[in-house]
Parts: sequence; C-alpha cells; structure tokens
Amino acid sequence: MSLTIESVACWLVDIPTIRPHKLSMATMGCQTLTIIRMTCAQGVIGWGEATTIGGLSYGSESPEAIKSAIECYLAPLLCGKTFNGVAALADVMNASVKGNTFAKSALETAFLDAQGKVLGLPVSDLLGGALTERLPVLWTLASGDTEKDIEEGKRLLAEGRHNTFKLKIGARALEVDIRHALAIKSALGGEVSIRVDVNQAWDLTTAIKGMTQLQDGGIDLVEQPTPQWDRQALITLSQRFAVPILADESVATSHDGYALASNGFSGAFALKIAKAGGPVQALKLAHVAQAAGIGLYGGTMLEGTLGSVASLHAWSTINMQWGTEMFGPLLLKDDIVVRPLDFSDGQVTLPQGPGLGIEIDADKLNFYARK
Ligand code: MUC
Ligand code: MG
Repeated sequence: MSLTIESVACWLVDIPTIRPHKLSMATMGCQTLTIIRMTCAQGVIGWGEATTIGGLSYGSESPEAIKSAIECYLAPLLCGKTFNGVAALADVMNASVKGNTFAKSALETAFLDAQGKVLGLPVSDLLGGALTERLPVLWTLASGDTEKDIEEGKRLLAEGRHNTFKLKIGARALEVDIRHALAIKSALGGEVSIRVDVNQAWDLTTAIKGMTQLQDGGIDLVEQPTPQWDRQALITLSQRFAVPILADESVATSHDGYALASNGFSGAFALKIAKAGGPVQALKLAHVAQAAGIGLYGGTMLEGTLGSVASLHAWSTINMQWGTEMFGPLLLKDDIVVRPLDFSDGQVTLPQGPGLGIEIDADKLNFYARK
C-alpha cells in the first residue's frame, strides 16, 4: 500500500518529570520529546517521537540534533516520494544518512502510523500481529534516596500498579550502591523482582565484585554493568554468573546482537526503537536474539505516550521473557495525548484502533513545544 509523503513538521516538547530521575550519568528533572507530524497525500497524518535521556549524556543524538537531522537531511529525502512500506523508507534514509537512529525511528514510526490509518489496521498488525494486548511493565526506582525509593516501591505495590522494579545504580561508590540495592530488595519482599541498571559505570573488576554481592542478595537481572564498547566484558560476566546480564547500550542493532551472540553472550537484550532506528528495525534485533536463544526485554528511552505506544506495538508481536519498562508516560507530569495509557496490575494495555491508536492533543503540543 503506497503512501506519498508531503511534509514533516517537528517540535521539541519539554515536559517536567514527577520527581528527579537519577541515572549513573545524569539526573533528569525534565524530559524533551522530539515529536514529528508526517503529512501524506490525501491528508493522512502519521505521528512519531524520538526521545533520548539527559541531553547528550546517554546517547550520541541530542533532542536538538534529532530535530536538525530530520529537518535538514531526512525529511528533504522523503518528501515528495512514494513508499509502499518501511523497507523502502529505511533504504532511502540509510543510503544517504549514517547513524541517527533516533531521528530515523521517529520517521519510521510516523510512516507506520499513517499506513495503519489508511489500511484501518493497528501498527501491530503491520508488524506481524499482536500476541497479547496487555504487556508487563516495571517501574524504575531512581529518586537517589534509599528510603524514598522503598516508600515509592511499597506504595506502587500496594496500589497494584507494578510488581517488578529496576534500580538505577553506578553513580556512587560500589559499597553504597550494593547496600542501597539490597536494602530495597529486603524491604520490598522476596516475591518482588528487583533488577539493577548500572548504565556502564563499572569496569570488569568492579562488576565481578558487584555482581557477586547482587547475585547473593537475590537481584534478578543486572543491566549493562560495563562500558558500551566492552563487548567482551559482557560476554565474560554472562558466562561467569548465574544472575543474567541484560545488554542495553552495547546492543542497538541486529549487527550488535549478532556480534554478542556469536561470541558467546547469554542473557537478554534490551530492545529500544530509538537505538535500532524504528519499530521494524528493533524487531530485526529481536529475531537475531531469538535465533541465538537470548532473552528479550522491551526497553524505553523514557518516551512519552507516543513513543511508548510505538514500542508497545512492536513488543506485542514477540514473546518478551523479561517483560517491558514502558512506564515513561508515568514519569512525566503531563503528556500530549488525549487519552492516557491504562497502567494497572503490573501491565499496560496496547491501544486499539488504526495506526498507533492514539490521538494527539494539539493544545498540549502547542503549550509544551519549545518556543
Ligand atoms: C536505561 O538505560 O535503561 C530506562 C528506564 C530508566 O529508568 O532509564 C532508562 C534508560
Ligand atoms: Mg539501561
């Protein structure tokens, strides 16, 4: 089904977070969503989002650079052209633009949204069809304060909103971080799955020391303990410990996944549409993982509802052994959609309806858009 792209508009949307969110490399008090509206022939509109964390402290594309890559390079390549699907769209983008997967992800998302609307199908149908309409979703405790995190975790458990938590560690001394993680694990109870994300902060020696204690303390999963470039460290740790490793920053595309898998990595991959270049590209990594017997996890760049839903459509088509972390909208004080997502019982519901199944609130977009 062919669609001619006529124009692409782009906004930087700044939304405060409900509390400071502390990661090893940045503390967020506000999230910037790069939002695009793709107008196609016959007035069909598709929406996309590309969101990163902490400016340039997490990934190599800042929100401003994403907007510029779209406006100056990618949109001019696409506008006036007709595409019958995202394969051709990706070919055109990749032929002329290296990297910039966040920007490409927003465009792939918007094209899928537009295509789904024309066909009267949800995006998940375009990606193979949803296996489930409810997906597990954890919450990240990252206030930076152990007591506050315990309080927050207990409240969310009591409300029944989440039953699995991820802790952000790596910014402080190893002993402090281990004490923090194990205090939360023991306060929230043995039934509750607790994982940690170190966001690359440890070298291999520190990781061996840290993982020994985390494993003994009952932590279920250790995410990206060592630097992105140190593929061998992830492989070594995955072979040495029973507690599984979740590769995040080290695994963006199917090529990264293949390199890890073929060199003996076991554990799981965090899929993110922004790292891969869009929902379809992220599923290519998923297929490499499935072929290699590596588990899957639906990751977030702390997107708002638009980007989270784009990811959920993709995640719904595969079996996510480690669930998802698509809680981004809950970390934001507000959003730019008419209907918020339904989060309950440790799960989120995939919106139905054509395309992404969401409606943009133009007033809110206008209110939060950077002037
Ligand atoms: C990351 O590295 O996983 C995901 C959840 C969260 O709190 O931060 C992100 C980034
Ligand atoms: Mg991570």
